[in-house]
Amino acid sequence: MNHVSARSSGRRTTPPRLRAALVSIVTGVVAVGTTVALASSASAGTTLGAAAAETGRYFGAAVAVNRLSDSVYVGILNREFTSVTAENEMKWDATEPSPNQFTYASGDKLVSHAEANGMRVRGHTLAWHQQQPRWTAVLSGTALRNAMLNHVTQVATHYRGKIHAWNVVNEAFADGGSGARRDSNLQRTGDDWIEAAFRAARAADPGAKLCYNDYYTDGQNPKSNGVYAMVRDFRARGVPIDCVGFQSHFTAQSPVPSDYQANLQRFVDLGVEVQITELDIEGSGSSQADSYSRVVSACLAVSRCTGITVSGIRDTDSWRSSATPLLFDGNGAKKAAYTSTLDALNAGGTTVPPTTPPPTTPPPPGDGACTAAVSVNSWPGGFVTTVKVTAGPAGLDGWVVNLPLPSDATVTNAWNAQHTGTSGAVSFRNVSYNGTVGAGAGTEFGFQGTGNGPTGTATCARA
Ligand code: 9MR
Repeated sequence: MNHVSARSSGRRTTPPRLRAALVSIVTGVVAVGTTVALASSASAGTTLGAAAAETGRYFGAAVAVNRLSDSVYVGILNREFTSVTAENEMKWDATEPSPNQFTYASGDKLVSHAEANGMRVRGHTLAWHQQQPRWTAVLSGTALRNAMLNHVTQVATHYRGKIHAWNVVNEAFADGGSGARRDSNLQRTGDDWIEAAFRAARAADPGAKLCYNDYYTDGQNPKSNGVYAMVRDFRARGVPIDCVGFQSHFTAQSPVPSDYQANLQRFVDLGVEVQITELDIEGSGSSQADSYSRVVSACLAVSRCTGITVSGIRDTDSWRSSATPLLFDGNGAKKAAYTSTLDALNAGGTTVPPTTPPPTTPPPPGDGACTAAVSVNSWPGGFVTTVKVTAGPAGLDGWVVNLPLPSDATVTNAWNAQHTGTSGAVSFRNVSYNGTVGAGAGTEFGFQGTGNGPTGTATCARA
């Protein structure tokens, strides 16, 4: 159905295959020195990003921020790619090295680079059993659940408005034939940890697409069936999931599966978008080039396969460099796989249909000085609340938000606000650095607690 609306959207007038053919004909003509005018009217992309954009898709790379000082690396990145993913810099160990102490410098560098160069940013990753900071090792149960939710809330809030899609949860399913969840410290906090993470991410950044991301899920198999069942269940119950990422790490032993496209399509049929998120293919020469071409063509055949990210730029940048799995060699030269990828993008396919942004909750009416919009993420026994304070036309030099809590609720921790009381009618006041809010501007605070989360309306007043 999206396919039909995409075609009728009239984004372009020349069918891509025909246009690609035209380009090669025209190129031949130019070579013998005749018609030049036609050459400029044909517009097959000459870079990966431009070619992908012809069908409304992005073409991204995982970026190691410390390589942004390498001019060859940055030259290729800026020329070819329209999206970046932080290879390691937005993971839990990198962003919260001590409890509730956040370090965003490296991730921010990547976001600035992306903003300066018109690239999108894919966030990776908010909750994962690997690359956790050491301090989580001693946590379990509610303490670990709260720490994870606070992490999701804080990081997604920090990057709010800057992330196109978040890998909210990474690699939560077991390898092998069970189709079950992977055992991990997060899984042991209760089966609902994944949906709790998605709800917290939505509350913190309502504009980001929220994705589940995994590997060995690229064809239909017990593991991808497990993910499929989870996504179907989440969609049925209104858990906020928008997309599924397929890492697509291929080797000789684990090649591109024959049902790759069909597998992407069955997820799209559940109502989510799909993206290829960490593509790399072991090998060289034409067999590697053919595999890249197959992956790209499969994505382009699925209208809501909205983008492709490769897992690095040059082979030498790869996390498994001996497999030479990427599109550029160690010198930054284009490989056969680059050409086949570009050709597959230029061969065209379905056009990505426009999407409607996820719904946002309008703030409740205030007293004129300010309003307070409350987002709650709760689970049996606890909750995390984020409150956005927005100043009225006169601005603020101090604010107080009053919020009634259910009788069994107790506030255990707050950030960016001081609270009076821990239960019943709790008041939250600005701290030293966020009392001054310009007219129409906003600031956020949050708190977590045990029991049931607030359901009532918050009032906001000048303090
Ligand atoms: O590319 C990442 C590499 O630099 C890290 O050392 C490694 C540590 O786990 O993580 C790599 O990226 C992983 C990605 O975040 C998730 N999918 C698997 C990737 C390879 O482990």
